[in-house]
Amino acid sequence: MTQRNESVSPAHARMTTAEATVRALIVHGIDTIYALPGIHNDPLFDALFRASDQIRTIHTRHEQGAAYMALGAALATAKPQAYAVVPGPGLLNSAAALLTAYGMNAPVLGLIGQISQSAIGRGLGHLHEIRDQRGIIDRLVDFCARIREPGEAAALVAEAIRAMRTGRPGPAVLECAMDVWGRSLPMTAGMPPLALPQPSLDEDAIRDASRRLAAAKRPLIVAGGGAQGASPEVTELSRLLQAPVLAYRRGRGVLDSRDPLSVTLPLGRELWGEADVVLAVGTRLFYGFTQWGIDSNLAIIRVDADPEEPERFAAPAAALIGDARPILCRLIEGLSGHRRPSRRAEMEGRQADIRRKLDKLAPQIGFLEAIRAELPEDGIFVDEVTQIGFAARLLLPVHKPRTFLSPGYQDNLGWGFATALGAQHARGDVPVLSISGDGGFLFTSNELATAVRHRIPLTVVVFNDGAFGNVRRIQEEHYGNRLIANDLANPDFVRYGQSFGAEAERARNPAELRAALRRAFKRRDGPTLIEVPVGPMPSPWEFIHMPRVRGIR
Ligand SMILES: Cc1ncc(C[n+]2csc(CCOP(=O)(O)OP(=O)(O)O)c2C)c(N)n1
Ligand SMILES: [Mg+2]
Repeated sequence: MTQRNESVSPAHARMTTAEATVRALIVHGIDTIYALPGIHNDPLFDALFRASDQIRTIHTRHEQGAAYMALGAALATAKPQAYAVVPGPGLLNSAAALLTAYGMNAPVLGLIGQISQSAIGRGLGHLHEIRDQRGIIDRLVDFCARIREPGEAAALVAEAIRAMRTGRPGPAVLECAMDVWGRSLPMTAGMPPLALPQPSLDEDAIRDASRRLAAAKRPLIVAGGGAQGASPEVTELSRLLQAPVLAYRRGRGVLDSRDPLSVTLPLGRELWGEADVVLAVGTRLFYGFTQWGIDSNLAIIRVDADPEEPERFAAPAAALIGDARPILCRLIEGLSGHRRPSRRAEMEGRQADIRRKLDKLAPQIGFLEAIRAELPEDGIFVDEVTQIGFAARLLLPVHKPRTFLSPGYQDNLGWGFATALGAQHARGDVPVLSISGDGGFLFTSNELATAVRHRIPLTVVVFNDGAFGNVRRIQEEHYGNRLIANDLANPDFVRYGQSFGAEAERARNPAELRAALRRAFKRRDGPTLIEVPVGPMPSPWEFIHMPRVRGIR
């Protein structure tokens, strides 16, 4: 790196790569970095120290905690969020969160250290060296670049953030070698955020889609994670068309569950079987395509930010590419004056029928009712891969977008607690509730220390059945009760929580849980752990993996 010695005006003050990177993050509205330090990134942390009036550094106890916190903050705010970790083991420790962010299209920026620039790729055995770090990262994210000198930092941050927000959103990574972070150059004022390219709307496709929807006899809307920013529009389309809105994991809350047109999987599958037109908004349609089936009597209209998505499984009748909101506004315009008879009575009856079947999940329902009674409408529920979570996806009423965070197709056990911590940190104005099984909780429960250290008022409920209960039930029911690798030796969760300095108590039934939640949501200065001892619970799987309803020969 050349050292330039020209005299500089304040507008061209020397800046290190780390300082330029931090300044660029601030320019892009990033006000927090979730992080775990180490020698590769020391100049970055020094720059963060000096900018601490504009950007907070929240340090965690494991790199997975930092990355999950950034993910939770991104999901709760819909804004880009950042984390920083050392290379090699630090990167790999954060990788499951990065994978989940990719699957959830969440704008998470990883700042990952590197060994000295001149040593990269030589296999000399430097601290935290990993073979082809860039190649590993490239498999995990759509945008990855290395900052090679101070002058590149601002532009690469801007590019990374644009990539995270363009088309199908998602994570990005910037690497920087340990000897590059501290190098300085005279620098001009930073770079403003780059404009986001807006795909032009395909007018023919819009007209075609509007015509098909207007003529549809049994329309169904399917809302995925990509519909979370278009709740008013989905709601209006549903009203105009009297179309039920099916949401399972990522689309819950787009249409308020109190609307009788709001459905989850079991009723959604029935409606899929009857539909002549499906309007799929920001969803892969995974269940419809892979489980329920399609046939020539079903026309599918795809609304998706990713131009490659609509053709992936089967060519749609119409593909509308771009942000859901403006596209749905055009569809609403195309349906102006449209009137249909109300389906309220029919849908209320069908909801009641399905609910009678779902009552088989009574133990889970009791706890979900306690949760819903105490969690305010705008409070955020963070799901886990556990019995109460599986039931919540089907049965927890959700009233607002971005208040039900579920890990999507990764169904990544142990994601929940640290993700919820990030959501609660970013949304201090609402209570956030994390639920976990005893299995999943211990994946990141060390981050209770982070919650206490940074006074994050998250509430976590741990449903303790002493087992990887889901695995156990499958072994009982499908493998002749040959039980292996599912029984868990647990800490005393109340004493465990207290030993970190968290509030902690035990609730033995839904009524006690409700009272404990009421106390927990009043606390705003630190975390609360509630342990709920439970027994085996009825299987939810017959309501999730259901047989085909179309295309049956
Ligand atoms: C990262 C990851 N590892 C393993 C699994 C497989 N898995 C799914 S559910 C489960 C058990 C969960 O146990 P617990 O958190 O106690 O919830 P419970 O089923 O007992 O309610 C396991 C191991 C997974 N989904 N994700
Ligand atoms: Mg368990």
